[in-house]
Amino acid sequence: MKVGILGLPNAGKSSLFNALTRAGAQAANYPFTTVEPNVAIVSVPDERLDRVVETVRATPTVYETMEFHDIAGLVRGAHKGEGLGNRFLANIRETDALVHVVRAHSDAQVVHPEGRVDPLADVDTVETELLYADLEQAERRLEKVRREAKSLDRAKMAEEAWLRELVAALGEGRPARSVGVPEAAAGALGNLQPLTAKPVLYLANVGEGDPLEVPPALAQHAEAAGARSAAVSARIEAELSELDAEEATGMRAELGAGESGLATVIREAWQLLGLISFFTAGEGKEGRAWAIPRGTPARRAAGEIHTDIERGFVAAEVVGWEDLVAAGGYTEARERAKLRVEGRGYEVRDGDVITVRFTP
Ligand SMILES: Nc1nc2c(ncn2[C@@H]2O[C@H](COP(=O)(O)OP(=O)(O)OP(=O)(O)O)[C@@H](O)[C@H]2O)c(=O)[nH]1
Ligand SMILES: [Mg+2]
Repeated sequence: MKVGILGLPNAGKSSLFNALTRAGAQAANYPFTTVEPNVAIVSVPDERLDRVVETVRATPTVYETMEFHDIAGLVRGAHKGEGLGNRFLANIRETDALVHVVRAHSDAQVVHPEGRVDPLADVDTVETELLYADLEQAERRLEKVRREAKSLDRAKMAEEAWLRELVAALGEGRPARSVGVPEAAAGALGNLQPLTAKPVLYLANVGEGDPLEVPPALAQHAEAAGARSAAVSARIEAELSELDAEEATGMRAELGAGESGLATVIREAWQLLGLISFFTAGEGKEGRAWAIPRGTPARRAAGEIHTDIERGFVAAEVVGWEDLVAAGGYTEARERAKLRVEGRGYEVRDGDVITVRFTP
């Protein structure tokens, strides 16, 4: 699962990325600090798994992970190749979701590419570029598919119709996510990977000492788009991430910085992906989270663990994480009739703890 961090130059993307990963990507006070895409793998904290691991005395704990991609800032005209536009856009086309960092602090020391601080106008600049980029891509694809559709291939014809609708929508400033993909052209979205179809988290980068709040105009914009929003101080998080855990907690309290802003960012970004998790854990064995799309049947979920386990699947012993924790262990959960045996077609639920029985 890949998440791209985007925004205007100097919005605070690399500061956030550094904090997320301590990967040491350069954060400097001039545009285009990040020239090569920086990629980092981040663990997704999950308190439910922590409780399960504690209950069954599993070790070690293995969280789900996701990739963050830090990319160069986008400027007006990026779709035409201004700045590092084209490369930037190619780098985020392959991501599953976007974290859009929006500058909300007014530190005069930090240069703003447009010379003023206005979160909503910044979002507009970036989103206009994304729309143009999608429009160009969709028009090019439409040209190609139009030629291919002459063969009267059903899927191609459906894709052509979808692309026409898409081009019209983008031309009117509506994002690709507003245009449904017909079943007959199911693969079309994957071919095009429109930027404006990806789920977005708007992340307001607020000043040190400012309340951790999303500016109202930005919050409204997010809500109207059906997107999530959150606030963080990228600089504080970047500085805190360099301290050890104890020092950081002390500093956080002193600064009134609240819970780890990074945990919020990771959790919110994870939400964008629309996945659920199930857990596996055994005494003295690893306790682990596995991400699957909602609606995945037990046998296919077992395939996440290992293809052999999917192939030899016999049954799944399932207990909800809360029931397991409340009971105090598998044996007790079984005694309380909270542990069920489910077949291959069982639809795995968020937070299920599963032991797969299989024939090797
Ligand atoms: N005062 C203040 N400065 C910040 C904050 N976040 C980032 N900065 C500063 O803004 C400058 C740019 O930050 P970066 O994180 O490098 O910005 P970027 O979005 O990665 O920029 P590009 O890679 O050039 O697109 C650095 O000097 C940061 O220290 C913040 O919350 N408050
Ligand atoms: Mg950067």
